[in-house]
Amino acid sequence: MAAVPLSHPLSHIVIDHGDDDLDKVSSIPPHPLGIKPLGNKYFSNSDDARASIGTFQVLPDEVLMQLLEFMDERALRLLGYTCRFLFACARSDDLWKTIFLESELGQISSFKWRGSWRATVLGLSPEHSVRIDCGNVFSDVLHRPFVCSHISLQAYTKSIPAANQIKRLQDLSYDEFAGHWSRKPFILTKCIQPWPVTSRWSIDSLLAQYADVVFRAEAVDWSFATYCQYMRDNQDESPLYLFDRKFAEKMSLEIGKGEGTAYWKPDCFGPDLFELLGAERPAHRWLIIGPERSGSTFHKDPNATSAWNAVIQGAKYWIMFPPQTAVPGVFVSKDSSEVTSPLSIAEWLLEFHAEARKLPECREGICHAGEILHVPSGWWHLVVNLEDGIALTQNFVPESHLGSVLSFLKDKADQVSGFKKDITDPYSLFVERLRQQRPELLEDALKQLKERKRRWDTVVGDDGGQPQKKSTAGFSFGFAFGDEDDQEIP
Ligand SMILES: O=C(O)CCC(=O)C(=O)O
Ligand SMILES: [Fe+2]
Repeated sequence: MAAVPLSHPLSHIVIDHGDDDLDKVSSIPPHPLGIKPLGNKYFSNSDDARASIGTFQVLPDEVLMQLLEFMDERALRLLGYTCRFLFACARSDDLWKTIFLESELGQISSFKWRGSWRATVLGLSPEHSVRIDCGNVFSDVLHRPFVCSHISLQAYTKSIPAANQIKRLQDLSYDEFAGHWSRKPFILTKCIQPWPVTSRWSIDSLLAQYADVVFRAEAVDWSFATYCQYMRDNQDESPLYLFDRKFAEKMSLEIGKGEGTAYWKPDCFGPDLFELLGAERPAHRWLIIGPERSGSTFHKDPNATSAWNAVIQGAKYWIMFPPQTAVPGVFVSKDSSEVTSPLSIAEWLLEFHAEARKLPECREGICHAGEILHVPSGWWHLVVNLEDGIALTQNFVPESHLGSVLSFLKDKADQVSGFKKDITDPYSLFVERLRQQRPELLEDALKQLKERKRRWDTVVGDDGGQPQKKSTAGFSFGFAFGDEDDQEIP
């Protein structure tokens, strides 16, 4: 492998791991203010800017940055003028994002986005932004967000090992899905082409038609025109992701087969048993729009539902693991109520991707525009957009996962989500509807649950322990992994 030049800001962390690792670091440009990772301090002849921060020197960078989170716009600006190191700290755009969200601007849906949270709060055009050379500021805390927002995604998403590749199929019938595929991820390449939206929607065409429509993007409600300005010009490590469940109403779309509709659910996934809940079903469909680097950190989908995710524009990289896997870098609380990873996508890729990819149960794939991916109930997944993109997703309950969903609603009632507040007992409501309309399915599912519980108690005793399937050598939990029916133990 070629050596990384010593002047490179990351040179201290590069060790010989092969070409992929070189790709991962050599794509990162120098920090615009010249801030360097801490390790570079030991190779530098210049004075350390941190020596000038006075009393603050007793605080490690992490704590100093937490302290700065309490400052308002004026305090942060003034502090930034005191010395080079604090100038660098006060430029952290995450601090300005918090200030933005807490200010009046944070409540407005249409405004001018100026390329950064700081510039937007202060109303600055880029040429009015002072740049002070921070070449003698050495800090991982300050440098790392920049690395994370500039990692080369391709370095992680190319060269997927053949054994990991999510199966790519043209299309499936419902019988094939129910008989063989409902517990496996797959990508269908010839399924959603007839949807009118696949040919009509692009970011530009949506902007032309829906510029003033206000969509939810995490903590904010922004007009699509504002979101597009942000999407096209931001440096955030985890860009705000447009994720809206009321899009159909907001855009006046008809969904379902028929004249003049936008799209419909693919036949292959079969009946969705949550449809029995009618208007009382939990939130189940979303329009998803985001720039390159946006995406979803590791999680399982709500209420043990399965999902499909159709890419209309762009391309998404998926990395997935079966329900019982201990995914590297994902820490699950004992009752598994914490099912999301605290790490950003970039942090996880940097720290854990290589290790995770080696697990035999790892599945990875790229879902391109015009393709649709299946997420089986209970599977862990992390998703990242490789380009600016649009997707439509829907969560559903196929017959083969009815047992898991019933078990989730009953045994993890505190983790059930997405139902309207006045639905206080989703489990009983669902059982009631099944009893009225699909009694044979209900009976089967309840029987299965009883049997699983009996086997579970035999294996773990009744201390309520939560064995996680260990994927590498050593302990392996006794139930079948992967494609067999036993993989989901409630
Ligand atoms: O497109 C994505 O970011 C994935 C979305 C997802 O996993 C979800 O909606 O649960
Ligand atoms: Fe998901």
